[in-house]
Amino acid sequence: MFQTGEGASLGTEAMPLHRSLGLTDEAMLGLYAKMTLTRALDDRLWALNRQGKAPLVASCQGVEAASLGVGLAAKEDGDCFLFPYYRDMALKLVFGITPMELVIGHLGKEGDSFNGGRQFLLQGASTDRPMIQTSNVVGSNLCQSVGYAIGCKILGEKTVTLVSFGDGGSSQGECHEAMNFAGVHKAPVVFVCYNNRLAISVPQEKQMAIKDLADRAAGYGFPGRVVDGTDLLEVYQNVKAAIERAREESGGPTFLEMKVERLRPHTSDDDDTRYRSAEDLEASKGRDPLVKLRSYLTNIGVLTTSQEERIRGEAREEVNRATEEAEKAEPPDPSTLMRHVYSP
Ligand SMILES: Cc1ncc(C[n+]2csc(CCOP(=O)(O)OP(=O)(O)O)c2C)c(N)n1
Repeated sequence: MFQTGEGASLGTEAMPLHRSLGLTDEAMLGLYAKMTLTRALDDRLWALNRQGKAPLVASCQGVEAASLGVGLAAKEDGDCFLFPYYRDMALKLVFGITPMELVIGHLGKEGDSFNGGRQFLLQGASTDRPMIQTSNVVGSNLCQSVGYAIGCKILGEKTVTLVSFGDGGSSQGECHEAMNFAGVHKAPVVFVCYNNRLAISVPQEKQMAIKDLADRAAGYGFPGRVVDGTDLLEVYQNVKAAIERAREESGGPTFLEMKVERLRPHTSDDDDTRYRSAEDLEASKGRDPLVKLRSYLTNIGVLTTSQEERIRGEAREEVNRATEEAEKAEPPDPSTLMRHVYSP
């Protein structure tokens, strides 16, 4: 369990932090609605898996604030390219991927906008969004993102690339290669590591001999920061600063280690009771990002009980609509099996 200095970053009642960051009360309610929707969708996907309809689900519960904060800063910037990983549902919603697309992707139906139901769920690219979800081969998006960032620099473009991955991804050799190359070439890239302290069942202390992954950045010649990844505003501030630094003439990469939680098993195929204690899971639940944002907004009087009920109701309705529509969609036609397959 990480020490986070609960509430320290949330400002005061007189001047709540979000206002000093230029975010209006209305914008905060919108963000709370987005996080509520993310949670409702995640719960629905898990249920669809248990009904035998969605083959595999990698829950994003515990990562929502980090993913939403990255998405918000990148979207607001307006010139970012993303290499997200499988728990980045909130980020994808910020970038306009609809709940229906997310459900249809998990059901492997023809309408999947990333791969037409022909690949591992949601993998691939959709040409109208600035993102590529490369593959579930852990760490494979790291070198690709640095290559993309250096490419933008060579072309004189101002685009900043963001790549996200887990602590397990950071244990891959590719992570070190990517960080080294990014440091040498001052690539305009932001490394976002979601550290939930577990790579499936392997705890952090069996992956590395350091407490903070951010410490590694110094070895590659750029800054690394530890961020409370369950605190939306702390994430937002740090990602914004890292994007600005990436674009500066003498800037370059930043490594952000988001201390997040994993509130569900690794995937729907995993039984975490075999390796995780009930106490550890309870401690994680104490840092639930949705609860944290709700307390913040309630304490400063921005979120009322009736608004909360409305937001939850709207999320439920949207998830129901998305599910109904996605369930009606057809599976890919077997006669189109070879479509999109490379042939010399
Ligand atoms: C190269 C590779 N090795 C192993 C796996 C199997 N695998 C899938 S997810 C995962 C753990 C990833 O952990 P982490 O990067 O910390 O992300 P988390 O799932 O905890 O968010 C592993 C080992 C894989 N997909 N790719």
